[in-house]
Amino acid sequence: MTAMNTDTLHTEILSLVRGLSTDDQLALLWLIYKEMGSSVTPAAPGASTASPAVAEGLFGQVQQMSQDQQLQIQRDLVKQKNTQIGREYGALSPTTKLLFWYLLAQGMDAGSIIPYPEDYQPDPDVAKAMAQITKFSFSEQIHLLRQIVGPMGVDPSAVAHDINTGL
Ligand code: 45D
Repeated sequence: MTAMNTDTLHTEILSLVRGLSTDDQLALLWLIYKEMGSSVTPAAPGASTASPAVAEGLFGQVQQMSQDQQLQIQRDLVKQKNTQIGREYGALSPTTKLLFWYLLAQGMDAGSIIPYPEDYQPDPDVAKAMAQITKFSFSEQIHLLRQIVGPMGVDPSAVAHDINTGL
């Protein structure tokens, strides 16, 4: 490979990722979790900018919903739809957003969140993105993940009041 810095690589993968359909973005996140899951250990308390109580509070709301609603919420987050959960999510720090997705993935493993369908066939671009991402170091993967999940949901301070939904 020619000299290409991490940021350039990330820009390429980010545009690949953002070009994926909503469902394929969810599929990609799931595959990344499966790949790195065991190497993620929640950092020592106070050692990071994650707010576990906040992530757990939001996760708890989603966990109580039906499986259809759980999927809808996740699709809406990817689509940056202006919903109550989307705004709560948008107010989180990037690391807390990552923790929230991590909790969702663990919920999928534990059976409290709608599972990834065994027979789902993602677009080949998902495998293409995975092939790149698995070559990254752990910290590069986290950096990339923050960029993927950062813009999801809506920033409550940046989106105008919606008269129809009251949000
Ligand atoms: O029917 O500093 C489809 C912390 C198809 C600690 C579907 C950390 C149709 C502090 C859409 C596929 C741990 C936070 C269905 C750091 C269909 C700290 C469903 C690191 C049902 C650095 C698809 C955290 C679904 C890290 C439901 C690295 C897909 C966290 C759902 C990484 C996918 C988290 C989900 C990752 C994926 C989470 C929920 C990679 C989550 C991935």
